This record gives sequence, structure tokens and C-alpha cells, in this order.
Amino acid sequence: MKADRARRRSFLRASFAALAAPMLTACQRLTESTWFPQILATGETLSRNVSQLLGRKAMAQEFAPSDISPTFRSNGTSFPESDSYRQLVEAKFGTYSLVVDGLVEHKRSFSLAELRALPSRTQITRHDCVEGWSAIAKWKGVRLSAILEQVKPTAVARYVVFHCADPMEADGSSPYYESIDFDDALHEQTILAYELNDAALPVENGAPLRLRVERQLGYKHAKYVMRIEVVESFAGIAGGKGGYWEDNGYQWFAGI
Ligand SMILES: Nc1nc2c(c(=O)[nH]1)N[C@H]1C(S)=C(S)[C@@H](COP(=O)(O)O)O[C@H]1N2
Ligand SMILES: [Mo]
Repeated sequence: MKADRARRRSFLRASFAALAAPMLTACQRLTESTWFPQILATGETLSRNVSQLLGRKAMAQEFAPSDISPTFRSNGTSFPESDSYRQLVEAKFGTYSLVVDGLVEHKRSFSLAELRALPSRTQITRHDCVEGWSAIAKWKGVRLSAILEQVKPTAVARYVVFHCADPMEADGSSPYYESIDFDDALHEQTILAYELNDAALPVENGAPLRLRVERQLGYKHAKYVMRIEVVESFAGIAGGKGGYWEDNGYQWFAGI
């Protein structure tokens, strides 16, 4: 039994290596950058099956303007309970800045104006929440790949972590957080949205900046993003599972 499982595992590992090498080369060509981390050569990805892996470059479905849902509800936090967030709202987010740090060559922060000046993308997509509701909306935001190009993740970087403004505990601790790998971080449809349905992103939907990672479930789409941290592992972050809901038992890879 044990030997059988070991054999199967080493077979999987060998097939994976054969698959990963050409894909990695393709990715590198795609992004034309030397900093592109070795996203596929990891044990973590072994836990996803091969069809999922091959599908990771695929685009999420996009819809027509006529498909947009009449309302886009708010779920989870609808107003972060902290003095610093309240001050941001009062200043109409003029004082907001996004901190980008961790395993990057150039740590820095970006004002909303600076983010708006970076390459953007507009997309009409469907949001699917595990609680059993979906809604189609139009999102506009800065491409996460454009931000990463500015800061240059180092060669050991594996994940991008989003730290949010909303505390999940009544005492003001445990801010919501989420993470994705570079496969998703560099995907064309992965944006930090500042507009919803052609208007400034409302507070209840994550103002001033929220993640859209269209091929994953709702809880991955971090709202109220204050800081992006590039890491090699989740070990030092909250419960260590890579996200608030993950620390509470949800899957880290929430592919739709
Ligand atoms: N910071 C933060 N991000 C979050 C949440 C949250 O409570 N706090 N809830 C998540 C869940 S479960 C969903 S379904 C979506 C809801 O986004 P919406 O409020 O724009 O509908 O945000 C996700 N991102
Ligand atoms: Mo959700």
C-alpha cells in the first residue's frame, strides 16, 4: 500500500516536472522579464490536479453590458470598523496610499492617482460567493502585473498577500487578508479595482481598492486593500493558511 502510494507520487512528480518545464519557459517568454518567479516548480502546485494546472492560464468568462446585475450586493464587511479607515472616508480617500513591500527590489507606496496612471483593465465578470449567490458587474482597475513590474519581486517570491483595513475581531484585531500565487497575480484579468459599474468603488464593496481574481471564489477577492506583501510562504502570517477564511477551514485554491 505504502510503496504503491510512493510510486504513484513519484510518477506524479515526474509527469509534473515534464509538464512544468515547458510551461515555465512559455511563461517567461510571455512576461519577458527576468524576475518572473518559478511559479510552477513548487510542491504546492502538486496538490492541484493536472487539468486545473493546465487551465490556470485560461480567461474567466466575460459578459455583455446587458448582462450586468441590477444590484451588486455587499458581503462580509461593509464598513471597516477602525479610526484610520473612518479618516480615509472623511478625506474621500485623498490620503490613501497602497504599500507594496516584502520580497521586492523596490518597496514603495502608491497614491490612488499613481495607481490610476498605471495600465488598467475593464471587465464584466460574474462573482460567485460560496454562500450561494452570484452577480455580474463591470470592474475597472489597475493590473496587478503592472504594480508588480514597478516593484520587481525577487527570485524567491511565491505569493502575493493582500492586507485589508477591516478587523475581523471585535477588539479591532485580525484584519482580513488573502493571498494568491504568481500564476494568478500576473493573469490578465487580475486587477485591483477602483471602479464598479462606471462609478467610484463604493465603501460597501471595498473602497478605495479591491482585488478581482476572476477565476476564484468570492472570498479571495480582498476588499479594502491597504498593503500588498510579497512572500515566500504564509508561515508568519496570521493562522498560516494564506487567508482569513483559509485559517477558518476554507480551501486556499478556490478555483471556479
Ligand atoms: N476585506 C474583506 N474582503 C472581503 C470580504 C471581507 O469581509 N473583508 N468578504 C469576501 C467575500 S466572502 C465576498 S463574497 C466578497 C464580497 O464582495 P462584495 O462585498 O463586493 O459583494 O468579498 C470578499 N472580500
Ligand atoms: Mo463570499
